[in-house]
Amino acid sequence: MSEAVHVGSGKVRELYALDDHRLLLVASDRISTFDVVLPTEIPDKGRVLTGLSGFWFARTQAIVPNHLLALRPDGRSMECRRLEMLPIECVVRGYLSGSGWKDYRSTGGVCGHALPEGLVESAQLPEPIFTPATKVQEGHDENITREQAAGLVGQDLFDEAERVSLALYRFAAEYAADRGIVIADTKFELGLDPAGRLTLGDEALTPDSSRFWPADDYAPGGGQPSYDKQFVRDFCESAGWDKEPPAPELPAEVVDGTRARYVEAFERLTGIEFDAYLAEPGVVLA
Ligand code: PZK
Repeated sequence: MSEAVHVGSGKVRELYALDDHRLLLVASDRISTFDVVLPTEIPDKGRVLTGLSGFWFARTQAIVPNHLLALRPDGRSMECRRLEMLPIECVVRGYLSGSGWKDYRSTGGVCGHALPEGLVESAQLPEPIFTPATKVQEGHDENITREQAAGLVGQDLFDEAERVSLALYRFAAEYAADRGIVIADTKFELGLDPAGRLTLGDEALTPDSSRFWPADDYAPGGGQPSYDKQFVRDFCESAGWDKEPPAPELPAEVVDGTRARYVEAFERLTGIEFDAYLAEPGVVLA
């Protein structure tokens, strides 16, 4: 008889230990915006994120091995190999947004990468850049320099993490661009397996770990709409919410529209009907 022991919570996910070597990562239907978890869930959001992670894990094994052992029949739970996680977030940016844009405006660069002058908000960068961050328990991860990151993990692991992160981002961004989705940036969590091999963990290349923008609406020179959360943000703004908890309940039309966007992202990227995933989650791994 085995019992899953709860070992951690994220804002919208839960982590359980299955045994000494395996974890269960469960994606809930909770959604956050402006750093606050909303009181209203988006049905199937956790299944969309889990299915997308599984899809990318299956297609990037040749770039780097990953922690996925199995998708559970519920579609929202991944059995994973337990890793020794690196103490850095491996962020890759292909476009200038969020903290990257803020850093560029104040310093002309991002995390020690010199960048051309005159870039506008949301501009595509000449090349994707690796911009590591430290993990912060509560609150925002903080960008660190390449030297600081190398100090935390060692130069060889840093070089390997950078190489693997850039290769993953390039692969996914090109794949998504062909399907109408800009992956502006993304965050990977890497770890070492028991044999010391660098391994991709966590969820990967989902709209919660990345900025997804609709390619049709892409217009550099300002902020871009979010592929998945724009209805939620627009509603929260129009409701006059001050962005301090508690957040407002979402009306049914915002929930339905947002669910449809998640499902659309899943179907565009995977080419698989979401109903087929619900019936048999393993279809994303084929
Ligand atoms: C691990 N997190 C993040 C925290 C969550 C997720 N394969 C792994 N081995 C060891 N540790 C982790 C993983 C993974 N993935 C992931 N923290 C540790 C996290 C809280 C809730 F759902």
